Amino acid sequence: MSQAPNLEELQRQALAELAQAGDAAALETWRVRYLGKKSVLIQTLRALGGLPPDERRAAGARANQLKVALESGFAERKRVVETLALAAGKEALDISLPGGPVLLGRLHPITAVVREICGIFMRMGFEIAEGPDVETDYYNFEALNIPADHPARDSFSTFWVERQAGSAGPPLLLRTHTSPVQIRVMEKRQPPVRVIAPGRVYRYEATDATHESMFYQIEGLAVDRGITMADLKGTLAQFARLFFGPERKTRFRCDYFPFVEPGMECAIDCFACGGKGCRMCGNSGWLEILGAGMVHPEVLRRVGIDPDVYTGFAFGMGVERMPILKYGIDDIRLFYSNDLRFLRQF
Ligand code: 2U9
Repeated sequence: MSQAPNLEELQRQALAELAQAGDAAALETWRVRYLGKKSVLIQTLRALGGLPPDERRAAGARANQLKVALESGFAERKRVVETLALAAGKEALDISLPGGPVLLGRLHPITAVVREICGIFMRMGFEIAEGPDVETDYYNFEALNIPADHPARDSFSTFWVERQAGSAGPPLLLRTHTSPVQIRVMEKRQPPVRVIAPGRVYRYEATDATHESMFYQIEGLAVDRGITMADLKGTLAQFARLFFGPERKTRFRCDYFPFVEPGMECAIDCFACGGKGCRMCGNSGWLEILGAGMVHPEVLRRVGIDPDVYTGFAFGMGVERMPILKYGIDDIRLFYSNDLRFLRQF
């Protein structure tokens, strides 16, 4: 059986030799001898597996100490040698070598899509408005024509926020849509109003391929004298063409949301099959992209806008759904699981 190497002696000898290494070539020779694959140190580390467990622990700790000492000694000596070479006018770096790849940061795909969509509406004359993620029951529900006993509350499964002990006030929640932002805007000003409200929203729901408990919404609101459904349809058709491609057709069908009357869903013709029907559109030829409608008179009244004088349209979309449809992504969770292989594709 071969004798265990004397690691103290090895360390002393290695560091003494390292102190003598005066140029890059000598450093490399030293590195191969003491840290290379065939070095005593690496062989010792490899042999640890064959030792009985109690011996292995102690021998492993010692070998690791040696490894750290040699590696840090080497890094320090390399720095000294390079500095001395530079000071002596010898080039330590070969500046003619091609550079390595530089990893650049990039926007998260959802940030990029939020910016793209907001850009489209800003060019149509909308301005951006933002508001708090933690809202009151009033702004999230009551002001939007959803009283406490309204059945629609079930479809907005809510994260309620506990108040700090001793703090009194109305019930708090994580907003389930960005609509409170538009309510706050209308409270402060009289029409004309044209705003886009992008931001995070929260739903107390199980996560699966099509649901996340936090996701992004972009909502829009336009209120003025004489606004009609034709304005809404024209605005959304233009959005569909600018985001999904100039050929896109739009289809509007009735839907129900408590804050709009009439309410509608907007779909585009399926660009995967050209409207013939395929797996992506569930054979219908259409892809639903958002919900919309004419602002409910009661919602206008509550913020002090006279519904006999003014009318408005509103719409709302789940942001993740837009790139999911555009790029054929099959799972919403990919956006929030920090897998760089996915995120780097955008
Ligand atoms: C005010 C008045 C009306 C916003 C609207 C929708 C229809 C809608 C959904 C799309 C997918 C939510 O993320 S989603 O689940 N939204 O269908 N949103 S109308 O209506 C408003 C907003 C603010 C003051």
